[in-house]
Amino acid sequence: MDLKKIKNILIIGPTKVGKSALCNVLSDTRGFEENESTAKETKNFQEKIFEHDWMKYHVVEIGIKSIEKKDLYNKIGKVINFMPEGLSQILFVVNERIMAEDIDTFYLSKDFIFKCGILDYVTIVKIKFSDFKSPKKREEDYKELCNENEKISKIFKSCKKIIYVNNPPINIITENGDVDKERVEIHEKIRKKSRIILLDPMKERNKEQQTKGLKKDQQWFNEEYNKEKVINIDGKQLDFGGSLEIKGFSNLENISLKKLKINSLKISNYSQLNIINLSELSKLKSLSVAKTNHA
Ligand SMILES: Nc1nc2c(ncn2[C@@H]2O[C@H](COP(=O)(O)OP(=O)(O)OP(=O)(O)O)[C@@H](O)[C@H]2O)c(=O)[nH]1
Ligand SMILES: [Mg+2]
Repeated sequence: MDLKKIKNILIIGPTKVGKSALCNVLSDTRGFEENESTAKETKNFQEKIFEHDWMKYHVVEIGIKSIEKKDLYNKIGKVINFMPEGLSQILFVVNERIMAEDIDTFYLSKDFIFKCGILDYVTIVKIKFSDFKSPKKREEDYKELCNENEKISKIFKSCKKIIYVNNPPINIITENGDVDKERVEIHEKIRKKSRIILLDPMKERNKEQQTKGLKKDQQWFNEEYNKEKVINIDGKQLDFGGSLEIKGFSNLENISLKKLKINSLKISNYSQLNIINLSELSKLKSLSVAKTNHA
């Protein structure tokens, strides 16, 4: 079993819209090459794995230089082939001007990915939105976009969520060729805020999925270990969605659990168990050990 499933995130959007900047914000790096308008566009793809709040993410930017169907399908197909864990989410990037071409790109990628049967989650990220912290401005913008044209309105309504952020450039050079430290610092702060806005909903979604997966994880644990004499888990990457129950493991003599992210642990109905070793269970709030059944 894959203990810490990686969350694959695809970043799709028109050329030069701001995909690399978004990837840098998400992964908190400068690893994705951000292009000025005169520079050449990103070919194929760029990627990065990063961790945030106990989760592991793999963010991939797909460079789309034309809206030619085959090109787009090939690229998305290739990327997906490298993701045995499946795709967790697509972020479709738009800026202040949504063109007919963008709409086509959106529909092409969405249709293709839906047909592959691997995803039900597309989020639109509207970047370069300096008022991103104002709910009123976001709402106004949303209404305006929906009223602008029927196709755009359909896209916006078909997506589960629209996220507004601003990821201003951090490679700013003054007229004398020096780095404009003051502006870079301000922009970095804005990017940090954007990062939270982007990652928080993912965290929520991960939690939802974990709750759903909780039963499965407990079941996996039971199947994997219920005949064992010795259980030794050092698993900061294991997640049982908060609680673990070890019940009726009749062969168990020695158990050692280290670095598990559980807040509740129940051990019961054992007959041989005489060594229990718990260490670095920093989230543990409730522990109960009973040779017979719990009340
Ligand atoms: N102010 C502002 N500038 C941005 C934002 N996002 C991107 N930019 C700038 O827009 C330019 C293009 O951004 P990129 O991230 O390189 O765009 P891209 O979509 O990756 O471009 P290609 O890979 O070439 O298709 C860069 O100069 C970025 O710094 C944003 O949210 N706000
Ligand atoms: Mg790019």
